[in-house]
Amino acid sequence: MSTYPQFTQRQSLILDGLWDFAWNTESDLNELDLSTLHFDEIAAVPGVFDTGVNHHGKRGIGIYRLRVRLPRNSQPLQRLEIGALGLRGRIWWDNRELGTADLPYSRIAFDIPDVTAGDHEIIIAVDNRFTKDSTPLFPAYSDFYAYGGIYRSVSLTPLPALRIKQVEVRTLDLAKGVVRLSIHMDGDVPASLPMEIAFDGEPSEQIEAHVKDNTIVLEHTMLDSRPWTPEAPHLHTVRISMNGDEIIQRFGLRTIEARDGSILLNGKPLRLRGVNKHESHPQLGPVQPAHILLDDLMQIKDMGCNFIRAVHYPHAPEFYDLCDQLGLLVWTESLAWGLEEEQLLLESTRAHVLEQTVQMVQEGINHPSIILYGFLNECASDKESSVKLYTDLVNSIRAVDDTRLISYASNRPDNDHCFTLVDVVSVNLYPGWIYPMSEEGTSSVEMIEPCLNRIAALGERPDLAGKPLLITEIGACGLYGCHDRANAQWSEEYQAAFMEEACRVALADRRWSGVTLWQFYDTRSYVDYGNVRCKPRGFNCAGLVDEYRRPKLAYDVIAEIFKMKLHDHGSGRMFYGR
Ligand code: ADA
Repeated sequence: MSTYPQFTQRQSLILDGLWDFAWNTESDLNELDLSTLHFDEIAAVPGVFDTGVNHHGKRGIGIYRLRVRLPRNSQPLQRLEIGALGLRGRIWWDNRELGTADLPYSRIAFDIPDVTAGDHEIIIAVDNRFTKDSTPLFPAYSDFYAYGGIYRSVSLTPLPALRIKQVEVRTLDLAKGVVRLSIHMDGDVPASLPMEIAFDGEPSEQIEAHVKDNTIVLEHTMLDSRPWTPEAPHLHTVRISMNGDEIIQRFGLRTIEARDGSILLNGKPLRLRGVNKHESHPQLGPVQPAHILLDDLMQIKDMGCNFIRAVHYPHAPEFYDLCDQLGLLVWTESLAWGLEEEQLLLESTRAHVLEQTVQMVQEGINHPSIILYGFLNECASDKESSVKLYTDLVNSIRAVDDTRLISYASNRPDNDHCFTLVDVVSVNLYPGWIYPMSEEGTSSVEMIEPCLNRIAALGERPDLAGKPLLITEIGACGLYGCHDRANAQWSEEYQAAFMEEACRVALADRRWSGVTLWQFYDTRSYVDYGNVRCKPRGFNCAGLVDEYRRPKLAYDVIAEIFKMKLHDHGSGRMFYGR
């Protein structure tokens, strides 16, 4: 569960724990008949059914059932919220279907009216089978395992008749600490209403707020206007109370912009030193207990990183909360991996990616850690026919939040048609490892510098002038425990040498705003589709640590580079030194 926002007057029932479970492989999800099911198993929520003994690696429908009893005087309007599930689902309350969940890794909420005290039954059916139309963003060949189950917490929350939906806090003037609050209301919203506002635990102020289009807009100058930075991630809170509802929202004061080829945080250029991070664990799949999440982020900080690209879907809310607290800068992105032209043109792809991206942006709005919004990883950005979707995504993001930077990771920089649409030009590069392949007599490590130099020339294109360049992926695999004195590919030595050279070259060249290594830990991948020969053990083994977070050789090598100070001796090149 996320730390913020807190709705202090709403007593949520957290429904996590052990649910009844039934398994079905015969039915189509849309035709599932609840009356024929036998709930003869038990399943954990959150949890995935395809890492456990009964259905390991299986595809089908897992049906979860829970009975809840609501006390007398409970509110008639209740919100059932599922943090995320995958790949898709149908949800019932007392045998009445509430709706479907079509976006893996996104929050789903249903407001249920006229709920009475007493016994109720919740059923969540989750299908992890791939179908082109229903799971267009998650094809079977995606290089991360498509787990089946309920990935995040489930809760039931009573809603007041007049309620706060969300508070957006935007920095208007960083130096003076001026913020704008947009308080979005829901339910029986009057034209004006009395409310109380308090910042950072200061005494509260009473106001009569005027509501326009269900929103109240206010400006405020903070007493303490310390900005949020990775070095000093200073956070503030605002508490807004009204009759029947109260929200406490956390936020940070900071600005982010792209100018003259640099990414500027609070007006100062950033050099991003980062890793790509999935949500994955051999037993838990995408479920992220706070313990694992915190340990992961502490390890990432220990390596000297200031940046995480959260791939390839929206991550759990706790992740962004923690990054706010720990001072880690974040690229958040919606689901899609390597979709080619034909898939991008499907109406279902378009609808799903737009919906998930907009939801991700709305939910990310108060996190100072989020500096970049991304989408469509390594998709067909080299096709003229894709320009419309990329344009629509950029416009939809800007309509909700025009204060962050927008980008996407391209693996076709030589012929990309969409770079002009976004704020930051981002590229995934695997010289000699995936693409471009090494030429005869050249090792992959030797290919890194010429490849990065060639791609950095993108910055000289007049139509891309002033746009920062970012390496969103670079790396190579190393099998944990595999050693070779000749640095054979797949050995830890090879991987360490590759990653060291990539960081050395990227950080020494000011044309790059940063480098994001692929990837933080080894992650379960497809096991029987596509090119399985590059997925030993069914894993993507490019992690700096393995799937149990045990450091490989590259870990210390990178930590040393990432922790070094970079000096500019006026030459435009950067040099390492302590
Ligand atoms: C791509 C992709 C990553 C991963 C990587 C690899 O760049 O974006 O998700 O699959 O390749 O290791 O092959």
